[in-house]
Amino acid sequence: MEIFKPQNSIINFDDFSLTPKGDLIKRRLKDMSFMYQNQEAVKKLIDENPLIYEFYNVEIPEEKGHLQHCLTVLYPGKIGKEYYMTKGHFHSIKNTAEVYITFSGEGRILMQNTDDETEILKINKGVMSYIPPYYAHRTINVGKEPLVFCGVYPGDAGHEYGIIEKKGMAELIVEENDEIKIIDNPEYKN
Ligand code: S6P
Ligand code: ZN
Repeated sequence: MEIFKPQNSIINFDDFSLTPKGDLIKRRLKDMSFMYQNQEAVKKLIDENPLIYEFYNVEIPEEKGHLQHCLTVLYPGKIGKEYYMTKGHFHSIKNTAEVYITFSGEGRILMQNTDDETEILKINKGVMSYIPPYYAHRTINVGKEPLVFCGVYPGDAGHEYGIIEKKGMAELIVEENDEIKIIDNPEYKN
């Protein structure tokens, strides 16, 4: 393992930016339009191409022994009745876990294991969440403020997006009659 010096990353709690920025990834509607169920609603918003979320990855070697850590800012909004969400992924090394610590907003972590079993955790400021090995995870902002959380996971875990891109997730989190509802995904391909 290469020699690596201790370092700080500073979260600005006014605008939830990170310094140094590291690798900042922004995902707009066009980057994940196929993941929303209501394609009519997607069409209406696609030219505007809203920013759904951004995440700052602190630059750490992708090696066993290190810990990756990142800050995600998931904005409030909906596509049809589906709340803004992250793409969701398994870790490439599936038996690697992750811890999320939430700083602001109100959300859900939707998890699905390799047997297609779903688990959902509620998150808001001050909640520290454990995502066990073998669970794909997607975050959903069900509130009116940005949902901001930090994730910490093994250096060599990697990200596998293809399975969720192809299959989707078995459950959707939507707003119906001003309520947050969990519904079966009618298009889920298991
Ligand atoms: C990384 C961790 C998060 C997500 C981020 C964006 O393992 O779970 O930092 O990368 O929230 O989500 P996604 O699904 O686009 O990577
Ligand atoms: Zn992850």
